[in-house]
Amino acid sequence: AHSYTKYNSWSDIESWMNSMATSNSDMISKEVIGNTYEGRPMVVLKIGKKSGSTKPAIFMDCGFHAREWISHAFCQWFVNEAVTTYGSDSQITSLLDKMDVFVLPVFNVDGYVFSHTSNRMWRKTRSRNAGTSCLGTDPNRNFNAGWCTIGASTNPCSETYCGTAPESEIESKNLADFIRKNKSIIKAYITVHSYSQLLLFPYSYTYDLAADHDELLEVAKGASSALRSLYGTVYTSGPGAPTIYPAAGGSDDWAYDLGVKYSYTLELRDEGQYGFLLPESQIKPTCEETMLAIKYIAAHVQKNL
Ligand code: 0X9
Ligand code: ZN
Ligand code: ZN
Repeated sequence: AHSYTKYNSWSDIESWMNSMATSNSDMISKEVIGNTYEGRPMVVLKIGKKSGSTKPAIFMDCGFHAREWISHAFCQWFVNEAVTTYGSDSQITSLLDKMDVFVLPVFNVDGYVFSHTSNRMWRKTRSRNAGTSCLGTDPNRNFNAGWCTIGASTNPCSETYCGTAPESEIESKNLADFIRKNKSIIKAYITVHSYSQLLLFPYSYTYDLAADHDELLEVAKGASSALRSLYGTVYTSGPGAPTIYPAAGGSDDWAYDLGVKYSYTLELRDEGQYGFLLPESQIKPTCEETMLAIKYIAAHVQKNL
């Protein structure tokens, strides 16, 4: 059964998405943006007060990397917080009145299933590669942003394999197609990973500063201090390349170069004590503090529409 304080299986998440959409039909609509390599649906939940006209939107995804289970948990938490605090929390109410939030709770569905059934530490997708028995591509090396020039591997057996071309993975292509199609309304792109407690923004494929560096840094620092205010969890903010490592082909850099100014990667708890195996007892505090960062970013985006 589904629980917000557990790491849910894909099948529990799938039923949960259906029931969230049907029981909150005034606030949530469900769209399948395509299927994964193994044929599972990539589901986006559009959350917002229904309006006659098209609203600007924020796009958030979780679960690029299979083993980063706190990420998947956060997207589920966010959807629930949004619908249950709409009308009582002034920030959420204003956000969902003026904007829609597209949430993709599980991007790499095949990898997530594999991390539950066979290998808890799986990272990549599960696609076949020519000439080897090694499976999968790193989806966060598979976007068209300095693709495979740095911090990525051309070896299919590597954990950071960039694939045969940008968007060679169907999952990357489905996401990129959706964002391109909704480019005129998407004002922010947030991709949730773990772990290391970082709030990153472009660029990661180069050490050059983004044109919007100063504003992106200010917003990241504000979001990090909002997050820290709850339990004292310390986050570091900065451009990806100098803050974590240079790595090309990420969805954050791709979205930014497409024109989505507020493009952020969150690396949630912890700093390595448990790493990807973050205990379920930390889901609630992690999600609660992360909500404050997301709400801070969303408020800034909303203010600058
Ligand atoms: O390496 C990654 O893809 C991310 N770290 S993780 O440990 N979750 O794998 C960081 C992504 C930062 N952004 C880009 N490299 N574009
Ligand atoms: Zn990751
Ligand atoms: Zn600003």
